[in-house]
Amino acid sequence: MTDIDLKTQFERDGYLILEHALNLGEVGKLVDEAVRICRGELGDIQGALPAASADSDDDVLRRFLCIHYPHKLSGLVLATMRHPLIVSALTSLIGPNVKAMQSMLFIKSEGEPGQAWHQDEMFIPTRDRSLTAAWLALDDATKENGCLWVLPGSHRPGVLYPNREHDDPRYDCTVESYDFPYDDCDAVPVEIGAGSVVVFNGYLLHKSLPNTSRRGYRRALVNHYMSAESLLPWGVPPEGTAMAQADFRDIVLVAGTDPYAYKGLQEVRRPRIRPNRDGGCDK
Ligand SMILES: O=C(O)CCC(=O)C(=O)O
Repeated sequence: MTDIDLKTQFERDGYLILEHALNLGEVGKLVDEAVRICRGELGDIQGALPAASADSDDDVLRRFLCIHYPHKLSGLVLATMRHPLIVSALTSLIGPNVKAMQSMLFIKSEGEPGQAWHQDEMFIPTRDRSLTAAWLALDDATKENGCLWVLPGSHRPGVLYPNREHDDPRYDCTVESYDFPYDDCDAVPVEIGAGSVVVFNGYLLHKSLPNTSRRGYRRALVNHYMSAESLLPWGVPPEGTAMAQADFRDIVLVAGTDPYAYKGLQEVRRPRIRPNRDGGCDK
């Protein structure tokens, strides 16, 4: 697909798929790294119970639904954030200067919940609507094991729909979007093979369902990116900083130059778990 086709499809649907962006060797290394991360071998994860050396890899992995900010623990995950094929797609879609601010490693073994309808910009508010996710499958992602579902074109109005708490046991504790002019029957499952990447717009309504397979994981590494030209007022601004000037500087530049490099970088977030149902989720 040419850059123009890629962009046209992304603008129309709000998402596109990079088939086999990573080969199975690269995926295998990330799967092994996920075990080291979950064992706590690469550093502490807030909210995680320590693993005993007698615990099998499966015992350890199954304790996690999702780990936030794994790129702060693993050089391999950080390198994947900068993967040339992913970055090349991002520069075509966003522009020459691109920064990343977040990563999430989903393990999601059988029985673990999905995440209700939402728009990522609701959680990570760029000022220029450039938020873009790269969702990398580490297992074949299927309807059975809880692949992503999207509402194609739902990013186009550029509207953030309201959010509320929910008690739907199919989904984790993250709030859900509601009151949007689309129906579940408009939803499309995005089934992709391990190593393929779904790139999607931060206004696209998307969700995932539980892993209903008998046994197995639906692992995925999800990174979020945006234009380096935009400030990012994410989280509580430091005392004395007006919201209009707030700028999350816990970022990784993945392409081009950072016009705000003079501000330096700041460690704001530490790796932590996402609870699977009982409150306290903020993406
Ligand atoms: O992978 C999932 O189950 C949900 C991921 C998601 O919704 C996101 O990355 O925004």
